[in-house]
Amino acid sequence: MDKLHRLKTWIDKCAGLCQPDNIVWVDGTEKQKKDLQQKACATGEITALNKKKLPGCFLHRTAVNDVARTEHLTFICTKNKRDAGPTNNWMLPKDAYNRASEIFKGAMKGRTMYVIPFSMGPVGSEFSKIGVELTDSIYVVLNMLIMTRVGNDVLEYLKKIQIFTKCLHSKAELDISRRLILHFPEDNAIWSVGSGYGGNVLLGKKCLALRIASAQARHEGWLAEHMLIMGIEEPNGHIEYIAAAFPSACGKTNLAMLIPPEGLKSKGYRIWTVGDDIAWMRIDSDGSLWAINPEAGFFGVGPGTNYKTNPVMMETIKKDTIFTNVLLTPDKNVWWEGKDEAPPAKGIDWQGRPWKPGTKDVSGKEILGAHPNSRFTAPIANCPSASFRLDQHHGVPISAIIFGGRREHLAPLVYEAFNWQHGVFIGSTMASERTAAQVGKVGEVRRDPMAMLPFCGYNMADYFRHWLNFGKRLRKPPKVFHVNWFRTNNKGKFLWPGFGENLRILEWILDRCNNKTVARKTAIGNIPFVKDIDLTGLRISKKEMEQLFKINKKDWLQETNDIAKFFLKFNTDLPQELSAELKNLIKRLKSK
Ligand code: OXD
Ligand code: MN
Repeated sequence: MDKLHRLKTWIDKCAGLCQPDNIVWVDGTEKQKKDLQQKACATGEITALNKKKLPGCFLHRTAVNDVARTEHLTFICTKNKRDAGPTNNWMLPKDAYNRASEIFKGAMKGRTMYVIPFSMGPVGSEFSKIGVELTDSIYVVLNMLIMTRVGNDVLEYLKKIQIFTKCLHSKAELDISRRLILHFPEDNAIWSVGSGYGGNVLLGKKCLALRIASAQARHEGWLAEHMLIMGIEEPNGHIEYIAAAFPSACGKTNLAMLIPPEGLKSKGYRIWTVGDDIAWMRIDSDGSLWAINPEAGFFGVGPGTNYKTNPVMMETIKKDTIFTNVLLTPDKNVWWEGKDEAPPAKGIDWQGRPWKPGTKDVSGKEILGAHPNSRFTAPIANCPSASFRLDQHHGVPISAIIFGGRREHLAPLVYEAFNWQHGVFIGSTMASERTAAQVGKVGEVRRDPMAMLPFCGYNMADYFRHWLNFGKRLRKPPKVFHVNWFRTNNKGKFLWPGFGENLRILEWILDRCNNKTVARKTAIGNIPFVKDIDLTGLRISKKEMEQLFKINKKDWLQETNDIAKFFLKFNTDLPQELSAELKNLIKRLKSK
């Protein structure tokens, strides 16, 4: 029997629905990639950039109303509503398939359907999962070739294991009123229609590697997390790895490839980037935690990325990169707000219109050259700090888990959980304050447990329970920490310089993991003695350091009220360990 029979039957069924003119299998070869690039250039789907300055790079523009993930059109489709939980949009699978079928019907007429077999993680690793995406977008194919491992070796492996996530995508009419991003964890399937934006259509990323994988991980006893993974190498060659979760736009990518600050240069640290967005973590036979990055590329945000904030990324995106919704300069280079060089005298903006610095719209508002969520897709292999262990089937051992948020006044620069359960509580109550860059009231607190609020593919109360149970199986649980790089003084100025200087805090975290330093117990967790943080070469006053670690009990008690309100969402499903942690925190805050 044909060992790809199941796959081919499914493709036939999808082709019957979408009615493409023809079907092309993507084999991962350079030749096919080049042919597809040419074809997409010919239709205007992508534009080739300056071959000298940006070899192998292209520009793509999405539809104007299709520039970010559309959380309100994203659904978890399970037989029981309870299984999607109170933080997800839910639809009955039958209804979801019916509604989407109406849009998929005939959507690929006159188009080609591409079949992309891909592996999240090294092909054949214990950690990895296979998916097959069907799409009518060459842009999606070219991005998937960067973000995942694609090719015939995946098909060979699939013949052996027979299990894959069925990912169906069509741009259809790119009509927001006919857009749906549907996840069927019970069927191991994803249907995405009506969008061409990366987070909605590169189905290996948020859809498979987080939403579907988190549900699988629960049943199979592992963790699929919205975390960066980085290695910190000491001069003696010893490398320790950490995994860290921050809500979107809190600097995960920058941290994953930081450059050690001048003052710590003499210590000879070297940073290894394993991943900037997603971590799959398992318990090894020795009871410790190991992780892989299931992706093979970065899908990063342009604006704000420059040689000061992230020089390593600037080097990474010099070749083989797809830019989306950035400004095109007359010499076919790219530019975005916050890039190093001054804006070009003229260019074509992200919407394809002629642009000059200072151009204003009818209401007098400045028109941006690049969309604030404009992106680059680049292979991790081009990253100067890429870890040499990226393709190792075993992944890397994790010494510490770090949660973080953006809090102006509340959270200290760093604190350590008392134990795993307390760490889960800290992760489950993670929050960020809205900045002017986001829609909504500035300063408003948005709870984003483990940075997974938009990405958890099942009931978040069960997710918390899974984390708690997972910890019980770890014989050597990593220590859990919380960081806040964003505390400000009473003039609203950041107290901590951030970026490469964050290594000073990671150094303390690793010292704690290796029992090399003691900490001070407080009501919220263990915090450093300031003398234990190496501040060599950093101009920061004693007073500022004290402010960074100040714990205002009144504010924290207010925070506990907010946490209690948030926990109410989960009703009686909330693990009682978390309510107990909240009670204990209140008790500690109230005691002198
Ligand atoms: C991302 C996100 O694009 O988290 O990685 O929004
Ligand atoms: Mn992300």
